[in-house]
Amino acid sequence: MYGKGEPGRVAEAFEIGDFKPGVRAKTRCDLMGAPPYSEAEGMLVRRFLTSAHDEALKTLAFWMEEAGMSARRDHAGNLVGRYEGATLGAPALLVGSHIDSVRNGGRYDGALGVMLGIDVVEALARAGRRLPFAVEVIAFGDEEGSRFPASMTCSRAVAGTVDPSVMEMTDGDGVSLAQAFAAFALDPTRLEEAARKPGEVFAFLEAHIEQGPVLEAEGLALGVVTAIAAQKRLMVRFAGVAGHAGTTPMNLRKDPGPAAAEAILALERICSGGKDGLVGTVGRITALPGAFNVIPGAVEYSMDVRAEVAATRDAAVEAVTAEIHAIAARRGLEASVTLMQDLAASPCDPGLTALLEDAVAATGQAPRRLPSGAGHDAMVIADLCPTAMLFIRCEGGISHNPREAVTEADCALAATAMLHFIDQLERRERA
Ligand code: HGY
Ligand code: MN
Ligand code: MN
Repeated sequence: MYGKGEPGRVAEAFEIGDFKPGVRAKTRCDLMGAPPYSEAEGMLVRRFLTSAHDEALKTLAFWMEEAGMSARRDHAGNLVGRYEGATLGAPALLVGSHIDSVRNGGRYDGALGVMLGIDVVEALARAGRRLPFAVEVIAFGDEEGSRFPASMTCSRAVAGTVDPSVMEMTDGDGVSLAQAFAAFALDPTRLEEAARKPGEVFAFLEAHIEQGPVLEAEGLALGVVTAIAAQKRLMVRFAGVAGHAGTTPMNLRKDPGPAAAEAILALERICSGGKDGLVGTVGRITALPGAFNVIPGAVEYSMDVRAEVAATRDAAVEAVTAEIHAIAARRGLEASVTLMQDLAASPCDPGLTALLEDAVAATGQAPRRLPSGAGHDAMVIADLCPTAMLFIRCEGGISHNPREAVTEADCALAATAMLHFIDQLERRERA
């Protein structure tokens, strides 16, 4: 049913009633693409600590318990399900991804990794299997940073690397993270208690859509991630003099608008044709005060710069920052570039990646290794334990877009590969 997989136990896991691991995971992602699991009708937007997030955690907790897990919310707003091993309290394989979304995002980015984790545990439970380790499924509350400026807050808390000053961050409505925690019945002073103790978790497996075109172009359903690109998030601000759009002659303006335009083109030029997968993106631009007939006093915009090699990323940031200041000097403006987040490149664990490659091969597909230009919780959890990432083909490589799409067959193959991976881990633990 799922590829030419080896006749091992995983085949049994799938012949349990009409339960098709992976297929159900996709269906559940589709269900969660609309209210109450989205903040808005007609699009998916599920930001950290909103009612849509709360509704998602309630339903996920029910599904986790139905699958044979105990479910709990941790002090960082994550949901963690635990399927005990043969001995109570055994170290856990952590499986999961994020449950938040970008605004008007796709239904599978993050959520599919959570739903696949639940399906895989239910396949184990229905087969009556107890492993030499526990399996925990986690739904990270904030990976996208779609509500607050910094992202990965929840996986940082689990990894024990979160800076408690994040509580001072405010969202677009001026609500601080601390206030959002309190409104979510979380104690902002206990964020760091979400950190897992050394040894509690021995490995992390994240299944995620590729969000790129490689697998589809090569006719492959699954890929094995070698490393996750380094990324920096920065805010740029050009400041000039607000003025009347009708009475101020062009040569007497201190207009930050055209300056920002020049600087954004400079980012495109610096990143185009760069090496190591260098990319630069301006996703949000704001002219202030933001009126038709007012020359803006300031223009602020976001910059997201990534590369598989941190030095390549940093050289690009340095070059564009120099151009920003040169543009400002030439135009008699003020300019600032503020670093909001710095995520180092994160190699996946070679040993786990080899096991995952064998697991993909056991589904009958030639394994394909590839880097990830997208950031993932795995790059942060790498500070806690070894990580492995499984990529799933997505149509046209489209993501962060409601047109994001996957097939049931690919999701079923992903669940199969994850179960094969668990079989490999079990064999390794019992060896
Ligand atoms: O931005 C990213 O790469 C991820 O989707 N959060
Ligand atoms: Mn995303
Ligand atoms: Mn994601």
